[in-house]
Amino acid sequence: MGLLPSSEKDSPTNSKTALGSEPNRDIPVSSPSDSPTRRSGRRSLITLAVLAGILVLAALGCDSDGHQSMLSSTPWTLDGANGPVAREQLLLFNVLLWTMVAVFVLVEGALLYAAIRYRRKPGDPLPPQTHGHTPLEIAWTIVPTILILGLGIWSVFVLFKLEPGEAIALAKEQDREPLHIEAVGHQWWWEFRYEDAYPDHDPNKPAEEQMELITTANEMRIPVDRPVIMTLKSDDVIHSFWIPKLVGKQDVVPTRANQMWFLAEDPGMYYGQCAEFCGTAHAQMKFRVHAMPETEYKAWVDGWGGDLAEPMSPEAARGQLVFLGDGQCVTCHTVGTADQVNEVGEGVQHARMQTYIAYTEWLRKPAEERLEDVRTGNEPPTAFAAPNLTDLADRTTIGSGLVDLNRETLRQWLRNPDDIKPGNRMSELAAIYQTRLDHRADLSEEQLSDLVEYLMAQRHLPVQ
Ligand code: HEC
Ligand SMILES: [Cu+2]
Repeated sequence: MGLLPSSEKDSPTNSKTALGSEPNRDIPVSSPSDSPTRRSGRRSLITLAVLAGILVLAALGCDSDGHQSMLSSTPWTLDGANGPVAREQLLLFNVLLWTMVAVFVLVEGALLYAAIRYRRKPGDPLPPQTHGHTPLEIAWTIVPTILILGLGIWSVFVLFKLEPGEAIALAKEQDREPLHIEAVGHQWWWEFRYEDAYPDHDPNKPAEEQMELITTANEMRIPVDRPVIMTLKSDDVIHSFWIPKLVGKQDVVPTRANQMWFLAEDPGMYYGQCAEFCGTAHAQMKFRVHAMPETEYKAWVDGWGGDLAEPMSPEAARGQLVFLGDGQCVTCHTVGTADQVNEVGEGVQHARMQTYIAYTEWLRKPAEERLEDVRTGNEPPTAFAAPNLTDLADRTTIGSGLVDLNRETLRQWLRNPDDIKPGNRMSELAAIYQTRLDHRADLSEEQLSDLVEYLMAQRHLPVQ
C-alpha cells in the first residue's frame, strides 16, 4: 500500500483492485463451492504442493553416498572423508551444522511454544507490560558470543592446517618427503605436473636421474599415506579444485599459485571436479585421483615416457604418421619425451594466453583475409595447451573424466569431440575440424582407425 500515491490510497475502488484482496466483480461468483476464500485456499494448496514437489526433487539430487559428496552416509560420522585433511574439514562441518541445528530448534521451538501457549484468547485482559529482563538478556548475549567465537577460532585453526607446512611436518614424522604436484586448470580439463614425481631420492643415482618430470592430464596418480602438496594454477579463467572425499575446494586463479595439501589413506579412485563456473564445458571438467600403494605408484613413475608395454602394431605405426602429419595433432599434443611444450612457467603461461587471444581474434577475420594471411605466412602462431597423451592408454577416461576410454569412445572423440563434449577447445581450434561443414575431422576412416591404434598403444603399465 505504501507504493500507492495517496490519492489512490484514498480511493476504495482503486485500492481494492490494485491489491487484489477482493474478488474481481467482473467474474461472476456462481456457486458457493467456488467462493473466493475457497479459491484462495485452493491456490495456496497448489503453491504448497508445487513447493513440496520442488523440495522432493531437490532432495532426490542429494546422495550422501555419492562419489562427489563430502558428506557421510550417517550424518554425524566422518566416514565420508578419507585422510586427515578431509576428516578435519568434515568434523568442523558436522559440528557447525549440528550446533546450528540445535540453536535453530531451541530458538524456533521457544518462539512457537510462546506464540501458541500464550496466544490471546477472546476476553483475555491486556497482559502485564514489562520492559527488559537482565539475566535473560545477558544469557542471550553471552551464549551466542561464546558459540560464534569458539567456532570462528576453530575454523581459523583448520584453515592453518591446510597450509603446506603441516604436510611437510607430517612427512618429516614419517621420515620422508611430501609429493609435490602442480594442477593447472584449462578450459576445460586439468593438467597435472610432477616436477619431482618420486621425492625420496636414491643418493647413489646421478642427479639428472633423480629428477622426474611427468605431465599428465585429468587423472592423477598418488601413493597412499604420503602427504600430497598441490600447487594450483590457471591457464585462463578462475577454476576451483575439489576432491570431495579427500579435500575441500580451493580456487585456481590465473597469475597466482595457491597451495593446499591432502593425504589419501585408502587405495582406490576418488572423483574430482572443477567447482567454479568457468565457461561452456565447466560441468564436464572432472578429474580422477588414483591412490595406490607406493610400489605401484613408483612403477608408473618409472615407466612413464619409457618403452611402450607392447611394441606398436603396423596400424599404430601408421597412426603415428597421421598424428605427426595430416592430423596435425602434434601442434597441440605431446606424446613421449619429457614435456617442454606445455611448460607453465609464469612467462610461458602469459605468452600462451597472448597467443591464444591473438589466434582467436584472427579466427574472427573474414575467410578471404585469413587465406591471404596463410598465403603470405602472416597467420599467428598456434601453440595451445592440450592434454599430454604419453600415458593415455594407462588412463581410464577421455574428455576430462567424461567417458570411459576405449576404442569406440576414442574414435568418436577423434571424429568429432563435440559429440562427446560440447564446447571443447580441440574441435574449436584444431585445423582438421574447420574444413567440413558437418564439423567432423577431415580424416579418412582408415586414418581414424590407425590413430586409435596409435593412441591405444601409449601404454607403459601392463594391462590388469
Ligand atoms: C588446437 C589444439 C589441438 C589439436 C590440433 C588436437 N587436439 Fe586433441 N585436445 C585438445 C584439447 C584442448 C583437448 C582437451 C579437450 C577437453 O577435454 O576439453 C584435447 C583432448 C584430446 C584427447 C583426450 C585426452 C584426455 O585425456 O581427455 C585426445 C585423445 C586427443 N585430444 C587426441 C588428439 C588427436 C589424435 C589429434 C589429431 C587428430 C588432436 N587431438 C588434435 C587440443 C587439440
Ligand atoms: Cu573450471
